[in-house]
Amino acid sequence: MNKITVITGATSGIGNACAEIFAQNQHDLIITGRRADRLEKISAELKSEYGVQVLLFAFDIRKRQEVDYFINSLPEAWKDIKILINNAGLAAGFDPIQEGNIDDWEQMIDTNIKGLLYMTRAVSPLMIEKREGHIINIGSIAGREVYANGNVYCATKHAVDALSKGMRIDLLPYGIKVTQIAPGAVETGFSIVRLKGDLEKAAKVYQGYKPLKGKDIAEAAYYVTTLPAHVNINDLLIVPTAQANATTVFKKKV
Ligand code: NDP
Ligand code: 8X3
Repeated sequence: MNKITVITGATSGIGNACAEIFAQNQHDLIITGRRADRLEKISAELKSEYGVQVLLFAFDIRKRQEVDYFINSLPEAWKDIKILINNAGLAAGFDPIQEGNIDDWEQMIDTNIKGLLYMTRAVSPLMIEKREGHIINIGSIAGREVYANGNVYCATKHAVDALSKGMRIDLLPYGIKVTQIAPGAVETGFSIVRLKGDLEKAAKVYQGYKPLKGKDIAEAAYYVTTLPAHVNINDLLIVPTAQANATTVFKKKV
């Protein structure tokens, strides 16, 4: 088999773009997300376009038993996972803390922190056995800064930052690389999800400047995996040229 790469949240945005680029570069893929129909379509396209093997698992990363089922049902030949891209995640809602929807908080904490932890706990022992592997965590500029109404989402991405540092220390003796990629504004399904399906409001987030595309982040994710065994990139903060920090974006009037 080719190098095996696991991508969570491959049904959309950054994860989908990662699937495309890693397949283009002849990685066999394990792609995950909740939407089975999308996974099936993406899998068929990647197999036919790039001739790689693709396994798909539709599950909710928040559910520990579903993550356990995923790892326990991996065929033997697919256990030699070289790269794990912990990408699945979301922001839900954009409210001040005193008006926040507690279900939204639970969803963000369960997905962005606990889901990432469940996947890492499941996959890292397989990497340890081989003394080789690379975990890429998709953090955010929201893990470096906090902005109005970002409260819980920012907290989950600060947690991804802390966990990336912690994983790097714990996995060091086994030669496993850990890279955090922290994007600024990327035009994906992200704002549509955050704003609960309000397409007009979501489109406005990306108006008046050129945001990143999922592909821009995917190319960086692929790049960090191509470096020699003795070189690791710990951290990348990647923003559109029009974005100086989490709250300062130079927008032209449209
Ligand atoms: P999208 O909404 O386009 O993609 C999110 C992906 O996460 C989907 O594939 C979705 O799959 C998956 N996902 C969400 N919840 C779950 C769940 N409970 N179980 C399994 N999969 C889940 O957004 P992005 O591509 O932008 O987001 C990817 C990552 O990038 C996220 O971690 C986000 O926080 C981060 N990020 C995004 C930025 C942006 O501006 N877009 C900037 C910085 C970071 P499905 O719905 O099929 O389950
Ligand atoms: C997504 C980018 O700036 O909305 O993580 O937090 S931002």
